[in-house]
Amino acid sequence: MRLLHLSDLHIGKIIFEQSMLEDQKFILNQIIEKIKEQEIEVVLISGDVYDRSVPPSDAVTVLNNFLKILVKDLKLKVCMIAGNHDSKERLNFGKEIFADDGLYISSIYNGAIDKVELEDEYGKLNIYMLPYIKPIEVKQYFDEDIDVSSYHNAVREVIAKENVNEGERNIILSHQFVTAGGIEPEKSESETLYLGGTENVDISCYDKFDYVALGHIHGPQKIGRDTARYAGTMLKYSFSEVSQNKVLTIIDFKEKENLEINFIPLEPLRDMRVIKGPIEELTNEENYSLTNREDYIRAIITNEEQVYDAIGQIKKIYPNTLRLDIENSKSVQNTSLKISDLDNIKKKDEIQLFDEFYKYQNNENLNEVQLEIMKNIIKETKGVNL
Ligand SMILES: [Mn+2]
Repeated sequence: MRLLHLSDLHIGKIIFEQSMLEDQKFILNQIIEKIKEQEIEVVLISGDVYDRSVPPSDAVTVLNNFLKILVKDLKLKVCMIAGNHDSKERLNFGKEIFADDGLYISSIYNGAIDKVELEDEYGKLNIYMLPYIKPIEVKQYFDEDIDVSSYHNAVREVIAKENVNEGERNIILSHQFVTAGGIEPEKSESETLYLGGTENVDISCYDKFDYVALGHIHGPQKIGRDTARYAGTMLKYSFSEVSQNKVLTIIDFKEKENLEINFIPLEPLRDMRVIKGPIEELTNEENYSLTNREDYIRAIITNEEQVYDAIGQIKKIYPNTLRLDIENSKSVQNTSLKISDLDNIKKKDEIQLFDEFYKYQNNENLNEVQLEIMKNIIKETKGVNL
């Protein structure tokens, strides 16, 4: 059986006020083409289907069209679980209705893990679908003497409850923060916001499964063993992911012990990258003419002096600049400067406060000319003599 492992689609994601929907539609179409080329039979989607619990209506349309092509046009089986970003109840919509067509959804744990039983020339292949769970949610399904107080214990007990036939081939979908003997996967900004130290689940919980199709971490990678993998996202979703290569994870599962994993690179409509240097360099045609100017850009400007309308200058070349930062000797130092506390602020006049603000931003005091200009501005706006 040939399976495609996807996760963390985050459909409807917005990055710095920029909707990713056009990029998502583009990459989903590319995924559909690869699915046809590679003759994929089953698609696994390991959670965070949407980016938010209440996805915008156009995101719902995008997912609907993607699933419709997979299930109706290509006649594939699709197994999809909820991640921590998804609303369990909303993703659960139509579950029993769609299953007849080969779209299997599991978003709510109700005391047993949903299982899809498939068959090919090598025998049975069981696909267990464990949606994202929190210890508090599974407690009601266990006697009081069973400890499900941690994420690790909750997942371990939930799996232990199942009668996994290890003579058959078994795959599990899961969307937890899975670590291996205390070793954490390589994270990006997108996950560190949600991941604390207490949520980890050790990979040993999943020992009964021949392949562990994980979601949650945005960089594609294995965890603990070659056959336990985070699929990663289909697009870069934060500037901390710029060096990651997004891929499709394809699993060829023949006999029980015969499982092969291959990767196919994905080519986004727009890349996400960081450019850094003095503004003159960044806006020099020689440096950008061979690059895709439509890419999503974080520009780091290193000029020591103030740059007039830096964002305007950068956006003229890179219209999809999402973030601009200044990094020079002043900005490096200014974190050590302390801003006045509230009591002190009340005692200061406007010109003193502006002087402090200027120093905080630039690590130097206003010079006499600047001071004179500021005094005049404040005088004009307030109509008083300073
Ligand atoms: Mn997640």
